[in-house]
Amino acid sequence: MQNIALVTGITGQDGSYLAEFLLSKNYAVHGIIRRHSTPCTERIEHLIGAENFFLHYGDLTDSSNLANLVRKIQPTEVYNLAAQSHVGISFEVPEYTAEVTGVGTLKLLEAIRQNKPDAKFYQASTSELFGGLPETAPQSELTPFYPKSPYGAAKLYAYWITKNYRESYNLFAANGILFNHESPRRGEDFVTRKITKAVAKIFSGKQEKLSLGNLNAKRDWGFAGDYVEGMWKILQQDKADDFVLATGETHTVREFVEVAFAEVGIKISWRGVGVEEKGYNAETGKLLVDVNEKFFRPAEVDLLLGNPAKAEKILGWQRKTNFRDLVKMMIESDLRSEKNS
Ligand code: NAP
Ligand code: F7E
Repeated sequence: MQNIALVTGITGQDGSYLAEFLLSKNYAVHGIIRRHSTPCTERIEHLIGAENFFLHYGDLTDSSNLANLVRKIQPTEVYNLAAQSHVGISFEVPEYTAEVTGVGTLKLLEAIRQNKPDAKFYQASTSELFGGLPETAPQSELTPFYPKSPYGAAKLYAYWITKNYRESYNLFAANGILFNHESPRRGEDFVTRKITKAVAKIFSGKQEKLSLGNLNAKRDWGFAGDYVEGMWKILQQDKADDFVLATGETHTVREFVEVAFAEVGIKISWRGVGVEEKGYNAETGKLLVDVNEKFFRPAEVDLLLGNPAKAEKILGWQRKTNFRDLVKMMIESDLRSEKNS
């Protein structure tokens, strides 16, 4: 019998990689898309029209829509990747973030419980759950949670309601606690893509400088393509459980900037501290990076560093792409886009 996946957030970074991965495994893939006034399907354009690939209008805030889709599609696996996923923006739209990222998960679980209770459910949980306890790094499945944003708090609810539906109703409901994962398809308002896009534009003479917020934040950055395989492996277990997926390495935003500019042959030399810190082209002295307070957040997560030992042992999952190769891949892709634009 063919596996049938229902994927929310299919138009997002992870949704697009997961759809490709599942289609390669011969799944029928059903994705939920929202109606936009301009198309939002750029990341999945190449899949539209493919055999076994189906799109349905829907929204995580609409419980009757979710129930109808689950009833109609009868999925064997459901991947809940939809979210208002930007941490900084969650401070601007906290209620909306709670509705979609938090309560939306409950609506989907309830749709499954009532219409396809034997479907396996994957919840896109996040390292932002650990936010405020840097002293606990490296963070594992046993590390206490301390979210530091409306996004983190909404994801905390989603994490626990997933666990609660597993324990209360015996659903196969699992959390993947994923540390930051990036790619050439990363949204342009996340820091890695903002940097690689700016470096490509500066190198092509189309942008003067890059303005960032907190350069000291440390993140455990992996490649999204590696992580979607981990999501799938989490649902192939006999028993639902929660898993951290991470690289086990951490780097500052400043280091990401340095490695990204190094890819186009520019060495950055830093001067000043805090909001006065600036990055110059070490050879020419030209100002290339500055700090703008408008990118600071009301509360910050200083250090994320994951311990993926459980996933390595039980799932046999490991990241394949290292930090430098990830930055290189993103820079090469943005340089190609600049060349073709
Ligand atoms: P993303 O690129 O921001 O994609 C988010 C997806 O959610 C998009 O398809 C978006 O659709 C959809 N969406 C937003 N609001 C919705 C709503 N009300 N109803 C239905 N769909 C909605 O995020 P991502 O990086 O792929 O991340 C995937 C998931 O993993 C998210 O839940 C995120 O919070 C979580 N996560 C991500 C990371 C990471 O580092 N990437 C780490 C841990 C956890 P539109 O295209 O219509 O906006
Ligand atoms: O910020 C700092 C910022 O927005 C990373 C989401 O996928 O991963 C992501 O959340 C760091 C933060 O990602 C800028 O303050 C400095 O410390 O790229 P980001 P995030 O907040 O870590 C987690 C795991 C998720 O679950 C989320 O869905 O970089 N930073 N300057 C900046 N960040 C942004 N966006 N823009 C700046 O100019």
